Amino acid sequence: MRIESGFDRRGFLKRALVLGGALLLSGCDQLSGSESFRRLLFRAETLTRTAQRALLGPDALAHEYSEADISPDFRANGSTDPQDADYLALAADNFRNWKLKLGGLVERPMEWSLDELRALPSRTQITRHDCVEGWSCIGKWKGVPLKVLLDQAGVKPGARYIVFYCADTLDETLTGGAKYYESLGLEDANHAQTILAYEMNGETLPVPHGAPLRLRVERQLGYKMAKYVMRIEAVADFADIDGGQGGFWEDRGYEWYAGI
Ligand SMILES: Nc1nc2c(c(=O)[nH]1)N[C@H]1C(S)=C(S)[C@@H](COP(=O)(O)O)O[C@H]1N2
Ligand SMILES: [Mo]
Repeated sequence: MRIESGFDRRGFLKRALVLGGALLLSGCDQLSGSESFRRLLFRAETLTRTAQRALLGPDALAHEYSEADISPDFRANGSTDPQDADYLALAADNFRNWKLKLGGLVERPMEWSLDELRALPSRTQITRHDCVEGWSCIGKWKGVPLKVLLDQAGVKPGARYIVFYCADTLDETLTGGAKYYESLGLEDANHAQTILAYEMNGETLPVPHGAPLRLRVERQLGYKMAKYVMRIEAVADFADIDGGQGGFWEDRGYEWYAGI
């Protein structure tokens, strides 16, 4: 993403992303590239959409697209081929021995195999993924609403956040070997479009996009959408987890609430 120095990159991106459905994106587009896109940013629509979101509150749905809008080539980003030994062992037999664990501040700690997750109620949605780096892609996701899992386990009253622990370690030189993790507040965790997806564009979720299970939280930026999810925990506070900021990139300076 190329923006002249002095330009507020984060502010620009935020304004860019609130445009939502105003742009017809056929592939994975570079949002910041074109002059016409920049002009669009300052149209009244931007304000309307921001205001709408504020008025509609926490249950408002992110825009959903049609089959025709699906990006022919959905970009994969961050970890795309984890080499962690535990992950490779699970991937070797198609995640037959993988189980999603849900614990922490819940009445009943739970575990589900992939088949058990597939047997639960599901939701399918075609949505736009916006990466903080300035690209977007539209994809179709099918998975189990996180709320279904949280309700089965029974979140205790003291819990305020849901934390997702992933299998992958990002580039050691950059990160000192930390594994990816993320967290959501309860409102976003229980949102209708917050799902743990096991299918993408009608097929089993592929490894580059987070197999066997990845989070979709459609009103926030891409880095919130943990891929390679192994374990979920309900917590009162994330101050004691890794860098204490609630996520891998949050520990490295990104905002915890990445609303769009
Ligand atoms: N476990 C894990 N989850 C992750 C990442 C990652 O590196 N590891 N990258 C994040 C970022 S920055 C983005 S934009 C999306 C990319 O999802 P995709 O590969 O399906 O495009 O995953 C997010 N979730
Ligand atoms: Mo991203």
